[in-house]
Amino acid sequence: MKNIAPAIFPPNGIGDTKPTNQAVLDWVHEIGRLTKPENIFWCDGSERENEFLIAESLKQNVLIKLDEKKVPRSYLHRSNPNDVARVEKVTFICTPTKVEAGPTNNWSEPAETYSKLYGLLNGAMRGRTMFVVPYIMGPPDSPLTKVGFEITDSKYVALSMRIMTRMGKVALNRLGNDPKAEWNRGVHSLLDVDPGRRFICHFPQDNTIISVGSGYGGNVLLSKKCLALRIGSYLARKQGWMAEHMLILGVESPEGKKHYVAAAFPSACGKTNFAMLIPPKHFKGWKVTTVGDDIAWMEIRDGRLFAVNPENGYFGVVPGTSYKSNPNAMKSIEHDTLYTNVALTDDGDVWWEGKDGPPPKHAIDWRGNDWTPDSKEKAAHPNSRFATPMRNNPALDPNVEKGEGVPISAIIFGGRRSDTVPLVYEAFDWTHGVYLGATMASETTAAATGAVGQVRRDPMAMLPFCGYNIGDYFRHWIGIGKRLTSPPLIFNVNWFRKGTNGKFLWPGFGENMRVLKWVIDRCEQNGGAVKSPVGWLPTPHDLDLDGLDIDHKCVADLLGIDHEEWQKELAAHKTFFDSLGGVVPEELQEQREQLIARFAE
Ligand code: OXD
Ligand code: MN
Repeated sequence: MKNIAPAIFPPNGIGDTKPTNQAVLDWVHEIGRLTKPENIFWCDGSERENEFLIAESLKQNVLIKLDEKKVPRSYLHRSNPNDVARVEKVTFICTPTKVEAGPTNNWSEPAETYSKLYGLLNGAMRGRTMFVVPYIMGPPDSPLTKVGFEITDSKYVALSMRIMTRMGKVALNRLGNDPKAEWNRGVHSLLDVDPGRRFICHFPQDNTIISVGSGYGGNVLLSKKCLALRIGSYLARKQGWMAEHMLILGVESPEGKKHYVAAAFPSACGKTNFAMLIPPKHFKGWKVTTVGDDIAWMEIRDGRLFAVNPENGYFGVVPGTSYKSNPNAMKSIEHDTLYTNVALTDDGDVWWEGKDGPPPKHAIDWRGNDWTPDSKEKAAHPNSRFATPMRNNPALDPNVEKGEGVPISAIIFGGRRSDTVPLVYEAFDWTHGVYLGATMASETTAAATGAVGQVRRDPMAMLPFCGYNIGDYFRHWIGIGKRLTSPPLIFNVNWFRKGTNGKFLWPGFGENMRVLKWVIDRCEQNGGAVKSPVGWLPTPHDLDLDGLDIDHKCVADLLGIDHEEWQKELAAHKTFFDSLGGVVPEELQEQREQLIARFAE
């Protein structure tokens, strides 16, 4: 399959909606002079434009059409096999000083980096079409909403941006004509998709992103990780709000009382599943709705935290998605979906490991090779993805377009930990909650290149996404707490604890409602808990486990605090803080000492 494809030539009325803002025009002109494309295609987000781009992508073998009856209006794209995940080692924060980027980011000097990237971009779009994609992040009338422009030489990127963002005229309207208005400049070129010439560079002080050499979503849909998180977090600190790697969900009781919860989990730890949770039968009348599945932008109003989802679609991990794990995701991806790196069946359907039903007898795998159930290779890449509009989600929250956002009652941190960390516990207060977030860790997944299954500290699930010094980021969190008069309660969860037999102790998925219910009970001040060294812990009694087939021993193990394991954990917190080279705020060091003291009591 083609990633790099030659120029396309739209008929009149398509690809010619030029913005009127002179600053944008000047910038596009400059990038055009540098990259020397065959032509420029100005996207307006219209249906007609979408149809044209899809038709051209099919002709050029950039997309494969799926069977219209099985998966209506849906397509498959295969990325280059060398290009299937985010690459953190070539992701850079280019602040004027290394200290501003901090100990957790790769840093590179802005002037040198511009010069290197401009060298790579010189003539890079020769013979190709340069797409200019205007988009907004956030509901059209939200004070938090940001405007971005992405220049790209990939049709797949232009088509994905239409799903993942509010794209086209809405952005031109929001920007207006003020040449000094704030907007993000994003430049993407596939170059020749060579891992040796792959760089994802952020220039926060210029609100600029340049990404070259990749076609994989997380590296090239510049709205998402690059703008909404890395540049977003930098702007958020400067402007007094928060950009977080969090899902946002609504929980409504049978009596109609509603709370919103934001939750941070590292990549590929089930955020989309949690955001689309369907309560088990026992929770008759309870409803969970999705505001967002990956990113939350939050600001303070009336002493409370309000959140919007800046995105317009879901870019989720496909393998493992099934009617058992996530029925709402399955319904969302049954139509109008752009798949990347899944398998193609002989009857034009898509397939992946973990999909309901038996595997097909024959398929074409994600690399384009023949596949049968006897093949050693996986049919779908472990990080294969769907891009689907949030409108497809049957559980979409009715307030998703509300500009003021939704009030957050609780924040949940979570990771993938086989041991040590209990199913759920609650922080004693905001600063203790910041400590829980700052020390959270998870076993690594396929969402980024590198070894899978190793425990790494991933503060607030932002390790790969915090666009500035992590110490300042912790300080920003502590500072936000000081401005909140009704702060959300903060929790830590772990769905992934294993028993001595190596099996998961907790069933997860929809049953996570039982944990969510305790979280809501605590917000309503009627959930029971006992004080433990790590925080407020539910007793087995405090969790509603009715109708769940789980034995007492499992529940005790799930909620247990093993002092020996925690001594190792405390040492790991220290090692992590020490590794940051003195940037950790005093308040968090004190939290660590208090935690040690509570264990010694
Ligand atoms: C994602 C990620 O794609 O976190 O959401 O990697
Ligand atoms: Mn993510």
